[in-house]
Amino acid sequence: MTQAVADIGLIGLAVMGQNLILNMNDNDFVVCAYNRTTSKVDHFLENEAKGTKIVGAHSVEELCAKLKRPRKVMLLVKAGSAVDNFIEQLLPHLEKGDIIIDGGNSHFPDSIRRCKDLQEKGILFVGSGVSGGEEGARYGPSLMPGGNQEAWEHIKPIFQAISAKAPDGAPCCDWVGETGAGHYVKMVHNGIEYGDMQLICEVYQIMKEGLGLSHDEMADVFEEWNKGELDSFLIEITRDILRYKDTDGKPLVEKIRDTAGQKGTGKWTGIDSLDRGIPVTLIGEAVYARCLSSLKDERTRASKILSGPKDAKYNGDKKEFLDQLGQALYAAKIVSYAQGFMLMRQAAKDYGWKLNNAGIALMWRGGCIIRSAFLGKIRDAYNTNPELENLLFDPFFQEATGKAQSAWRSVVANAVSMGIPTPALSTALNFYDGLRHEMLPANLLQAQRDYFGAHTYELLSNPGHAVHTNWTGRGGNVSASTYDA
Ligand code: 2AM
Repeated sequence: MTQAVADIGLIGLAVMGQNLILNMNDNDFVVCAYNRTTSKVDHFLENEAKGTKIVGAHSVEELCAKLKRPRKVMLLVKAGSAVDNFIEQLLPHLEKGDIIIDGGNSHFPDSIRRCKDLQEKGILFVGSGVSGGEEGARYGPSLMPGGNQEAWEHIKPIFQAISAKAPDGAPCCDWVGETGAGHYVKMVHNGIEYGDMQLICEVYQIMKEGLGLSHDEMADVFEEWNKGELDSFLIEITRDILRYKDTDGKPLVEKIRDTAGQKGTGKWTGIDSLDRGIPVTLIGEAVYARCLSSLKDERTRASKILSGPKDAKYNGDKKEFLDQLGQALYAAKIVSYAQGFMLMRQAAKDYGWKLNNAGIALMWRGGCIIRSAFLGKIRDAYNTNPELENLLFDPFFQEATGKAQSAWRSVVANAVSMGIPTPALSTALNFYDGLRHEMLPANLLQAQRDYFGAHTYELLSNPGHAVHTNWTGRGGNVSASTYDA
């Protein structure tokens, strides 16, 4: 009889899977590896895993037989039907209380469905976001597990051991919430990553075009910023990229074709925000900015015929403007995270999840692409008030945006005058100004809707009651209360 020797089984020996196994092995867990193409199991055991405690299996049955109870099987396979296929294959060999973890890039509705289906069968499902790429997987990823909470106590020792650690030593892995919450939070993480990257790119374009800085000068600014409140992985790598010279001594970055690729998770976040009616405008703009960038040929034609301002250079004090730029970047980033947390809050309401907001900030604190010192402040905000309605209401962030707002306005206004696009920096400011207006012009909008479509409106003095006005004196008093455009 096969002995149950392994603490966890892992299916899927692509780079992420292999690196996670090696990471688990480093942390003294015995892992059993399996892959659809079983020759990869042998190759892995003879090469990367040689001399380790890692064992292999050549069938799903053998894999399950080698696992200690409750069995824990982690899938790192292509998102979609491959996950469902493996779940089907695993089921005959599992018992009640066993755990299936999907660590792939699954879309959260699939995780919600899988969690519910498996719960009916007595199997505990966990959908976990895994972030940090190959390097993260090998030496410490950010892990965002959600699903059936009964599984947590069993996988916690493994997950928290292999995860990244924040500078204070706290593991960047905690329980996120129910059903699809892990993959949902991972999706929002990716959207925020789009936003952070776009903000940095806008700042770079302003420095380059508006201020005429050299690449080394720009790198120096990012280096400086990385010592303060903007301290983050993306600022750090931007500094290094800007300093990087090609073999001819010129900055490599300028030779790279300016068309952005995308795998779709930013788009998912944008679509989801529209579905939920939450204004996650910065991520939306970041996705659209990538779309616009990819229309290179059309932009090339437009660049020759569409005119812009005559003076596209900043004529004031550069040092002062750079300081304002840093403040604008920081404030816009705060808005982006506030929007991301607004979205997660709404999703939690929609699905009945109890989201661990402070934990989410901590999980992103290390290991992943958006890791930054700033996330420590978000964790503090949610630790102080787990029911915080909006991140911008936290005293720290309220003060931070308040302090930065005039610099932020100056940057956006100057960029507009110079004709330099700042979709993310300016949408963040527009959102900020929209949010802080008790009165928006939607009163007029409601009047228009009632005028042309008899959609009715409510009075400020009597909310909840539909009113219709016969604006023209023609067409009678029939309202279209059932029609909601
Ligand atoms: P493979 O090595 O047999 O192709 C990343 O592609 C990982 O997902 C690989 O381990 C790959 O297995 C696995 N994978 C991709 N599509 C799959 C499918 N339809 N069924 C099972 N495994 C799949």
